[in-house]
This record gives sequence, C-alpha cells and structure tokens, in this order.
Amino acid sequence: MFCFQCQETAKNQGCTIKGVCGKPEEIANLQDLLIYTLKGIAVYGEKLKELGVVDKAIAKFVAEGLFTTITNANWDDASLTRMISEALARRDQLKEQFLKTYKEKNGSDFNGELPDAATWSGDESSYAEKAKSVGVLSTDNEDVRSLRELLTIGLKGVAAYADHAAILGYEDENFYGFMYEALASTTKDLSVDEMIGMVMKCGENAVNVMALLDKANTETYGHPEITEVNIGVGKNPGILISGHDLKDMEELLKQTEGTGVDVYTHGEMLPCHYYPAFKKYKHLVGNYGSSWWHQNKEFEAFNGPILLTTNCLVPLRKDNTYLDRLYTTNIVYYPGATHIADRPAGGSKDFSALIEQAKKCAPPTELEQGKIVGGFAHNQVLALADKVVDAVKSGAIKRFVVMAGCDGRSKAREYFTEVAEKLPKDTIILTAGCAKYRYNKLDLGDIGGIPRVLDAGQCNDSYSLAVIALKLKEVFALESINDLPLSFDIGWYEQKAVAVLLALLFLGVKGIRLGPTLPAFLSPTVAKVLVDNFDIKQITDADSDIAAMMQGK
Ligand code: SF4
Ligand code: SF3
Repeated sequence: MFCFQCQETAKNQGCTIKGVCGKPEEIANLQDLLIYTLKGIAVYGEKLKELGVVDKAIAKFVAEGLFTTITNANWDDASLTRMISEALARRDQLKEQFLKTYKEKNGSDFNGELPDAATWSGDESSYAEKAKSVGVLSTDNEDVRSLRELLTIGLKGVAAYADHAAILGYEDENFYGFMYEALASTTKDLSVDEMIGMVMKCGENAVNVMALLDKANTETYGHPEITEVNIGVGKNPGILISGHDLKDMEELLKQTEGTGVDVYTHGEMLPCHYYPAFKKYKHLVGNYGSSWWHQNKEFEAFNGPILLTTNCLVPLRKDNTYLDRLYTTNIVYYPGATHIADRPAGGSKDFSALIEQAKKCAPPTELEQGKIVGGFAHNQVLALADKVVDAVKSGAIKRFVVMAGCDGRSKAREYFTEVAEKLPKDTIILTAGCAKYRYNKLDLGDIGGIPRVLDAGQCNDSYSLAVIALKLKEVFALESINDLPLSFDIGWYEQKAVAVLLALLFLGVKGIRLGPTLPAFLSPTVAKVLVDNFDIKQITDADSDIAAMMQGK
C-alpha cells in the first residue's frame, strides 16, 4: 500500500504498511482500485461530455465513489469490493452509451486508444492483485504524481460537498463535467502547466460547489443564526449523530420527536444547532464531546446509539463497548456496525433501530458543562456588517485571522490553541470545520459584543468566510482580498481541507499558513510552485506566527 492523502501520513511521506489512521493494506489497495475504476468511467464521461451528454446518475455515483475513499470513512472491504464491481458495470454502461452516441454523431465506429483504467476487467477474486499495480506509485515521475494526486485529493473533497448538495436535490452539471475531465486527465500525459491549470480549475469548482451546498443548506434549513449550544447532558437517553450530513439530521430529528429520546451532535454536526429548521426541535439538546479523534472515549461515555453520517470514524479499540451501538450510513462502513440503508426514492431513512435501542440505554455520562456560541455564517455576519465595519474603522478590531480547517491528534496542533490564546485581544478568529475544537470552549471574550471566535459552521462553510472577506473588501473599496487586515492560519487533516485550500487559492488568497505540516503529496517542485505563486507557508511557532500575522505577513 501507499497512501499519503492526509496530514497524518507516516513520516510525512506516506503510509506503506498500515495507515497511521488505522487503514489496513487491503482497504488501501481496494480504495486505489476503486479510484482507478472511477478514472475509467471518467474517460467515457469526458468523451460523452464533449458530445454534449452528461449522465447525472453515473456522475453522482462517481462523486460518491470519490467520497468513499476519504480518510476515516469506509473501513469495510466487502462494501468496497461491491462498489468496485458496480463501478465496472457503470463504466461499461457508459462505454456502451459513448460508442453508440459516437457512431450516431460521426457515422463511424470509435477506434481511438483507451487507457487500461477504461478497459480492464476482472471478477472479485482478481481485485486484490489488480489493486497492487494501480495506486499512487504507478506514476513514476515525482512531480507528475504530485500534481495528479493534488488534483485527485482535492477532487475527493469537492465530490464530498457535491454529494451533500445532491442529497438535498442540488446538482451542478458543470462540476460533473469537470470531475470527468479531471479524473480522465490523470490517465493522460499532460504538460506541467496543463496539470497546474487543472488543479486551479479544481479550486474554482470547489468554490462553485461550496456555494451550491451553501444554497442547498440555507434554502432547505434556513440561514444559520447566532446560537448558544449546550455542552452538558440531560436526563433522557440519547442518540449521538456525527459527520456532516444535514438530511440525516433532519430525518433523525423527525423520527425521534416525542419518543423520549434526545439527540446530541458530535464533531462536525455541531453547526446543525445554528439552523432554524433544527433549532425548533426541543429534543436536540446539545453537543456532546469534541472533535473526531476523541471519539473512542466519548462514544464509550455516551451510552446510547451513535450514527456516523460521513467521516471521521476512528477504528474502535479492541475493548470497546459501543460496536453494537454504532450505526453507519451513506459512504461510511465499519465491519460489525449496522449500516442504515439509503432512503427509498421520495422516502426517508429508517432510524427506528437506533430509537428502539436508545430507549433501553442509560442517558449520556456528563463530560462537561457550559455553552458554545456559533452560527456566524455569511448571512448572520453580514447582518452585523455595520457593527463589524465600525469596529474595524475605529481600530477596535485590528485583524481577522481565519483558523478554519480540521482538527487531528498530532501534538503539534496545540499550536492552534496557543495561537487562539495569544492573539491580541483586538483580533477576531473566523473559523469553520472541526479545527474550532482547539479553542471554541475557551473564554476569549468579545469586542464590543462581537465574540472573538466566529464559527461559521462545517468545513464547507469556509465558503461563508470567503463571502464575508469579499464583502469586507467591497465595503472598504479594496482591490484585493489580500489588502484586508486578514490572515489565514489553517489546520488541515483530510481531503475536504485540500478542496477548501484550492478554493482559497482560486480566490487569489496569498500568504496562507498551513499546518501542522505541508502535504506530503506536494513534491519539492510542486511545493515551490505554490510558495512562489501564493506565498504558502508552513506554520512555525505561535509567537513568531502571531507577530508576523499582525504585521500582515
Ligand atoms: Fe496514512 Fe492518512 Fe492514508 Fe490513513 S488516510 S493511510 S493516515 S495517509
Ligand atoms: Fe473534521 Fe474529519 Fe476535516 Fe469537516 S471531521 S473537518 S477532519
């Protein structure tokens, strides 16, 4: 196996024996084969697109397939094997469609060359062997490999967001077309400039898809509002919901209403409390615990059923007591956990098994007491725009620091807590994603009633932070986002953060600090391109970075 897609990768080079995340070799290889087969689908998808046809159902499947391989989501080789078989069938279906359409349009048969990804076939027994030859290292040239992987990894993040939007009925055919073009491009010999162009286009698509997801979320559930979220527990048994899927949240809240079972959010589900459509449920009582990597302990203590709707699911310890309380859905799978089937067309998922089990469980064990404040997505912040602008003009707010992204278990991430604590009191932290758990329970005060930590929501709500920055740029009549008193100090872990990073680069943001490490999938040459063009830098220590940021560096 060889995997270097997340920040935790071994020695910041690559996991080769087993993932630091716990991913076994068989899963890593099957994920490689799935991606390879999706590239084969994309070869036909791209050709069909050129002929004016985009099959939305198959494109949605490809997006889901990409999402499946995201860090900490699918731990089940049986489900991956099924997915590869389905990918092969869908690929061949698209191939048929392409050959037919080609002939209709050109009057002759297609006789161009096709890459192996588009033609290989085999039954399940051959997957393990095939998988060994199609992974990241099958591209020899380090820089080509780096650019192809940067693109594929970024695309996984964008595909995850596209999948969330699609679940709410919002789809972007342009993104599907780009997804095909991008995946197919990794099977071709492109020039370095062409590959960099493709990476930038991925950033553009990340912006568009995050905007679409924002539209989907806010049109379906209302605009997030300033909200205090309880972090203690009540006396009823509860169901804990984690991941990023808002539709699952909606259906779970509806089905648990009046049952005597409370619902708690975990990790990236915290922002659900900010949405008007969810706030109205009295039995959505609070947020339990912290970011994903604390879950072994927190899921034990929760006592009731736990629903994982997307990443991050951490492998269970051998002595765990919650495998029989663990439920997965969507692209998340774990051997031994119950998988909740997808909703039938026009219907809902069936969460009754969780509800029945919850009724027999003890209420959650209290971990802490208090409140978290959030809900500062673009609509809410723009409603406070006058106040914010006045505070900047009067000098009460000297600088905004975007500290969005992911959390992770690396000790080096204490840096982010330290930065939050040590930033001068006249700065505002803008956050989104699970990175916030490094400082969202600290009392960092406020500036004239504006809290010093403004949480926009989930990682995809980084889009909100971009909207806010663009609005400030407009209000202050500046030419560039980079002229604002705004710094970026981003913690990254998985592939959605890469999508967000590419989105920021596409928007022209310069001088982003990234940590704890720069991605291992950036070869020295590709890293240099990013440094030269975007002044990207790795975090150093809190004091030095704060001093530099306060000088606009
Ligand atoms: Fe290693 Fe990260 Fe890949 Fe897991 S996802 S195998 S930790 S690089
Ligand atoms: Fe977190 Fe896994 Fe990235 Fe959505 S839940 S931000 S790490």
